Amino acid sequence: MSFDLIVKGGRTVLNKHTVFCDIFVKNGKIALIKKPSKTTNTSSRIIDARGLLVLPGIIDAHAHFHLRLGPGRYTADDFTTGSAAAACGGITTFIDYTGQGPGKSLIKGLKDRVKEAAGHTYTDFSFHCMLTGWEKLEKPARQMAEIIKAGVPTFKMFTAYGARGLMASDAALFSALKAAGKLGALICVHAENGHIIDLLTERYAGHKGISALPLSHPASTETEAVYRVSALAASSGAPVYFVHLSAGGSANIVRTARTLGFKVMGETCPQYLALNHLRFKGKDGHLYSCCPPLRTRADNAALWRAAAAGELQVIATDNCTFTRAQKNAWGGDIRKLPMGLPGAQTLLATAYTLGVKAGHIKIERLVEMLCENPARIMGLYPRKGVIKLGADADFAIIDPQASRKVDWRTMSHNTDYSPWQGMKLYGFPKYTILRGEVIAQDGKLTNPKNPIGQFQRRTKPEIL
Ligand code: DUC
Ligand code: ZN
Ligand code: ZN
Repeated sequence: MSFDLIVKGGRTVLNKHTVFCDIFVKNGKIALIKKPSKTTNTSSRIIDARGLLVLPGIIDAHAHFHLRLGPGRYTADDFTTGSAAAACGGITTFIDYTGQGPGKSLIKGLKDRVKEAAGHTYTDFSFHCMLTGWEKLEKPARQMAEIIKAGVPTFKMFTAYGARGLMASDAALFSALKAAGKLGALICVHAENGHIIDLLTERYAGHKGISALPLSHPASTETEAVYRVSALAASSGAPVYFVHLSAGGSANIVRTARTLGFKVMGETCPQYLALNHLRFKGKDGHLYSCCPPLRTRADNAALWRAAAAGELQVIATDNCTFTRAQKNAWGGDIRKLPMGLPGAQTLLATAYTLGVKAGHIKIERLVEMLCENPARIMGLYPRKGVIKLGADADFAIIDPQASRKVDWRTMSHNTDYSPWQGMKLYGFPKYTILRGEVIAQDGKLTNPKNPIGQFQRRTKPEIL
């Protein structure tokens, strides 16, 4: 049998273990995995992976590209630059969010977003369906069923940001969880107590500069919402997935809920694992603004512990890129400050360096959190997230000895800073491979004129 690609002799994270093997690819799929041998097949492209670490392609379960902020205003990374950054960072699939406006059906929101992305991405992609304004949605359960049939079994709700029309009441959350439970879907929740945040924002915004951000979004606002929504999920019988957990106390609630048998899962992000509120000091402090905000070193440590122990399931980016000019327009008032950080290109490198190299987490566990778990939870498994026969030939191949200093000037994000600027990181991929095609090599796209990413239909989420 002839193959299109052979990845030879790499140390490979396979079946939760690290082994040396040759991987044979045919028609974009993994066709054969065997012990390394000397035999070569000259008709195939061969990647010599000796000395390299072969991982499944990374799945970013939480990304925002080309996010509409208002009429004609968008985040800085569109699908082209965002997915280029993702590909150069080892991501082979990202999951973004649909748009939803008053009077727009859920399915129209999904179709519009797929149309915006299709033909413009270097990686595969999907969307979570935004589920806002539950009370005003016409036949919401029927609309959810339609979305699931279109290959999107995950929905996003918020417990905050009412002024932007995002906040759901407890009743709406409970009803949506009930509907999702019946349909085998998963509700993903941005959990922060919106009422308290609104109150504290009015108290501190306008005169406290960037320090108003942590003051108005204390860790307790997240932890309370995680507790409350876990209880709502438990009483509805449905699973829930918390996005971007930032506080050690929230991870403790997730652990307790899971110990009680509740179907609760949690995601965190490199910025919450490895950056802290001291970044807010200095004239560029506002460039680090995101919601929830950066917390303390104790929170970093607690999140790493929970990640390593399997109490949190996923590490994702919450990539939401702004330029300095966009951030600088805030005028010292956090109410006008765009929230979010670029992170797609640095996801693997930050998690590998600050997690594995720093001794917080084993590589096999990190691969679960970046690949297998998001694939299982988001309904992409076993096509994605794993190196096994019949899976898509998606790989992130790194040289564990090679480091690079982060410099936004050399990255594909459409912005002019990086929260990780100047940091020496290991784990930037030497090769990123999507369905058997090398899409990026040594930090550059291999074929910038050919964005081969495809929309991925997803199936029933697994509860981990
Ligand atoms: N927080 C979010 O919830 N979404 C995008 C960016 C951010 O900081
Ligand atoms: Zn969020
Ligand atoms: Zn987000």
